[in-house]
Amino acid sequence: MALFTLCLVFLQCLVAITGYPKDFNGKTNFVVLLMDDMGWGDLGVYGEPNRETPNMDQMAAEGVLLPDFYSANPLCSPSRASLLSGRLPIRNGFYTTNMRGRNAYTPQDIMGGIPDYEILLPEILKEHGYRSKIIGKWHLGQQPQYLPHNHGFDEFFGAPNCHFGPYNNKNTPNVPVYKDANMEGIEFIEAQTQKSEPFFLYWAADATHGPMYASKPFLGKSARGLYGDAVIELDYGVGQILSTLKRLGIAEQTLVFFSSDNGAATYAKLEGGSNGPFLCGKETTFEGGMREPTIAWWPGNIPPGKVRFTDLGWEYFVMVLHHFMEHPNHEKRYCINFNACVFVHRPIFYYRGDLLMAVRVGNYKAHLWTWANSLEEFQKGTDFCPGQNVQNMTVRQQEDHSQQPLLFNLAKDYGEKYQIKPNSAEYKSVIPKITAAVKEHLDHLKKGEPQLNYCDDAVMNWAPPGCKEIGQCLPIPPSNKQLCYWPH
Ligand SMILES: *[C@@H]1O[C@H](CO)[C@@H](O)[C@H](O)[C@H]1NC(C)=O
Ligand SMILES: [Ca+2]
Repeated sequence: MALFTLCLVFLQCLVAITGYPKDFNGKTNFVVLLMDDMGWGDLGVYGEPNRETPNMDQMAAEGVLLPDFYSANPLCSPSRASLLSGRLPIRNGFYTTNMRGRNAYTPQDIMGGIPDYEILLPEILKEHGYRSKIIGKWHLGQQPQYLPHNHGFDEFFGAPNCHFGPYNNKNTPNVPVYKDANMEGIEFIEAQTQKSEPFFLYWAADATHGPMYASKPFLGKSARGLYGDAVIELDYGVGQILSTLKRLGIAEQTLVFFSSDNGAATYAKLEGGSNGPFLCGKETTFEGGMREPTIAWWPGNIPPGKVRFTDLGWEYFVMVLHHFMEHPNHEKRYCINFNACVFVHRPIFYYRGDLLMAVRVGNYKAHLWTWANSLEEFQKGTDFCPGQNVQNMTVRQQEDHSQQPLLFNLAKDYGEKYQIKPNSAEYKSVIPKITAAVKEHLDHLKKGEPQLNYCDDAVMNWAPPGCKEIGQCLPIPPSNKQLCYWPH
């Protein structure tokens, strides 16, 4: 997300020199297309064999592919909190301390949410005259104080939580859909263009998160089943948004960034997506859990059809984002000089809850802790690493390797299969750099107050705004605050 802050500042300099005909007050518009549980291997351009994503593939042909872009967490809520705050979950509070190394999110009974002290991207943009809209899944807390309007968004069309059921059930209320304007994404873009007011559209579609869904015209279209139908419909949506930008003649003033919030849900087996050549998936800190199918599109500003190595240095993009994500001070997220920010190499930290599981420095990744999922869950049929078994990695209990991390070279071994031997010269030369990066990180780490520790039935969506008008409010049960249980 820092990219956008960064480009905002960079663009302002550029605009001062060149100027725009239709100028949005000299600002660049931002569109983030965030997929839910879509894997690295789900796009044709990333090698999906059925080749069912022509619009996403075209976006990549016109933009740049970022094959080693990471989410900040292998699960929805913390990943999204990082995307919008530019800070790791351990800092913005989107983690739990109920048990060591457990993933947590914001189900309907969660008490916490995005803290007020976090400055979200739309809040920063508002200061620069932008109007922001979120369409889709919020997932940063559902109590009124946590909703998008209180955190910088001007418009919200979507749901505060995941859309999974049960539905029409009085014991668990349905997840409400908020709609405060008669616009969808395209109408929002059109209206903003007419006003020449800069905009940020956060398009957080959740159709590829279980239970999957697709609209009638897309049902049965994919060789992959319902998951593929959902991907095809999203691909269509991406095409619509990009062609709208072209039609309005504002493509060069709009940076579009496509990615996903976490790896594909391998536990869903044939009903989930694909993480391509990577190990395991969603919920894990292996590559399959956090490496995302990412494309940046900005005609006239990003050279088309590139992968990683470009004259703009986009291959350092990941590092840049993480550089900002893990900065303790908001002020430091602003970059005054594009090159100075882009050419800073920063490590990538893989967290599971409160536990630093792994770190990537350059092409090397060291696992300090390893865990797939518990034996108990595995015996119930949940497997985050189906068909994959790497010794000491895909293990059924949390294993501590912090004294002698398991080291892999991701450039050669992106599947994390071949551990570099601890007595090798390579290991001995790399590990000190990793150790230094971890020490630096921990020395500067100021943990946020954990937001995902407590659950209470009383905070569920029993009586969301608007329920009175349609006579659908449910009685709110008495408060029953307790520690949430996180099995993964
Ligand atoms: C790796 O796993 C094997 C078999 O479980 C075990 O004997 C060995 O100690 C483990 N190695 C490390 C470094 O943990
Ligand atoms: Ca997700």
